[in-house]
Amino acid sequence: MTDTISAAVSLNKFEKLKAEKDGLAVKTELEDFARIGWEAVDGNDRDHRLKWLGVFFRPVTPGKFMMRMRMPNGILTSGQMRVLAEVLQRYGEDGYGDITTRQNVQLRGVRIEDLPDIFRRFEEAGLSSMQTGMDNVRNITGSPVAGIDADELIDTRGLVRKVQDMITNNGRGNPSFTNLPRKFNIAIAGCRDNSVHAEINDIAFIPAYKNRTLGFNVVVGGFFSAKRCEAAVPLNAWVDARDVVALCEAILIVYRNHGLRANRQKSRLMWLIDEWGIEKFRQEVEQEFGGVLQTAAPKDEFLWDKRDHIGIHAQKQPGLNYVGLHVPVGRLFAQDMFDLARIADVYGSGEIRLTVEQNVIIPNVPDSRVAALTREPLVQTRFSIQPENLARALVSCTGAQFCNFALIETKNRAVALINEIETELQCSRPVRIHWTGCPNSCGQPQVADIGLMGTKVRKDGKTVEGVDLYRGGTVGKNAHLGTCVQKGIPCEDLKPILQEILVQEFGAKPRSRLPTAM
Ligand code: SRM
Ligand code: SF4
Repeated sequence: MTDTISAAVSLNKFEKLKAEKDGLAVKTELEDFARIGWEAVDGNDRDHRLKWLGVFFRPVTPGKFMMRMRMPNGILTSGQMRVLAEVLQRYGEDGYGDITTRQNVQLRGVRIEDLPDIFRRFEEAGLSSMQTGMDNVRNITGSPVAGIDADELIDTRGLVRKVQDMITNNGRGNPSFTNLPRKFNIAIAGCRDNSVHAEINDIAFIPAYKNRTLGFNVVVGGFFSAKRCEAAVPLNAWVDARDVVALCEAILIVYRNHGLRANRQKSRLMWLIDEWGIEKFRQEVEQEFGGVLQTAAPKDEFLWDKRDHIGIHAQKQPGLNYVGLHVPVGRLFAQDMFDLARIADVYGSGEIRLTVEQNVIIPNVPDSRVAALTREPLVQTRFSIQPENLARALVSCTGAQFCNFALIETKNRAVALINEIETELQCSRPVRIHWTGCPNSCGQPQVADIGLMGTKVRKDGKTVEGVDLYRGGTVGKNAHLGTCVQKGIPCEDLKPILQEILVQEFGAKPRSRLPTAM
């Protein structure tokens, strides 16, 4: 493999770094790093290779690292949530947990001297942060209500787990897939509402019937980057669930061995598909797969609008419910995490789920326990089951508080602005507003009704924080990427612009003119 890679490219900085030493190698050096402290660790190990273990040096908060977990299908147990909370608890005000746009959790404030202990605790708890940064496969997403949705087609939980285990060698780290040309995203949908945003993944599996057998149509190459954003294209392949792991492996091997590596802006899977054409790409995948792929089923089963899963919903298991809690822009404090773990144990089955909208679901709540759950102080005061319609669909990336790519502050600003607008306007339906701090698009403004991408703007002779406005993103069936319609709006001028869009296009009404309740 290495021969194929090095022969094919003139090495850029990151290819050189990987060729010198595999990212996973730092796993055996953690005790040493912990002993010498973050300032003494080799710069490449600290700033880059540690990301192979899910440990991110943050130039914005030097010495306080971020840890990105794996949450296959967005599912964790109350015990695992407690372990994450206990890790954060040591860091006091520095310790946050963020639910990410890939159904995952990131921890903040982590000190390098604690890493050996943290990894020991993760292993005991069955948690993994392996291969979550740099040129690795990110958290694999699936329907957040897999196995409990009355209308689901395929329960994706086991499949997502198997794909993750294949890629990470059961969480221990797998050198076969630690030197991809670039990051890689996989989603497996088993639902009718495209809850995973299939179209923005490098590989996505979409439920489809072929000859009355339920399996998946496969789309490939979806991605966002600062320079280019593309929706995934059909591979013209249908697979049985039993072949999902093998097909992921085959595609990853083709990408690893042949993906473009010279220019990191042109290294995502779609660039290889462009260069080869989808037919050749498919043939190469078949060769690795070791058999002929069936052609795609004529239609898929994404038939519904996207659901947000907030509120109380009957499960397919009679007498049980899942309760979706709204977590404003996904931000959790250690105490919230302890509370969620307790709530999951007391009212549910000890399971907690996460959504790509950065919210939480407590599944398996018996009918008789739902009312008590909704009276919990956490639900009453922080994580509502009936949020206002604008706050309800608000998503935000990390932004300038912790991310050095950020051009603007996002999370706190997003919440403050939406709360302010919501005191003046009432919207009768959710409007998906996504904030992202820079063109990397982690907050996915292209899938939003209203997308806001951070930028710098000149105003009154000064450089100020601003946004480019995206519109037209649709989700669910016939999902379609939105595009930039207005550039360079200073953040301080954004409120009236948003209000006008909300009134004109989403039917929002000024609260002062709403009839008062009698
Ligand atoms: Fe992202 C880089 C945060 C989802 C596209 N992303 C980063 C880094 C690691 C940059 C850095 O080192 O500071 C950010 C870490 C900031 C921090 O401290 O939190 C970061 N990305 C995030 C998260 C946490 C945003 C969030 O608040 O939810 C999401 C973590 C997901 C996870 O659990 O793994 C996150 N990032 C995404 C998505 C959305 C998705 O996957 O659906 C995208 C667009 C989809 C895609 O990748 O095709 C995305 N992130 C990027 C890119 C652009 C990739 C490219 O091909 O150019 C970068 C920059 C890079 O990789 O060079 C990036
Ligand atoms: Fe950071 Fe930019 Fe991603 Fe936001 S979009 S998390 S600012 S890299």
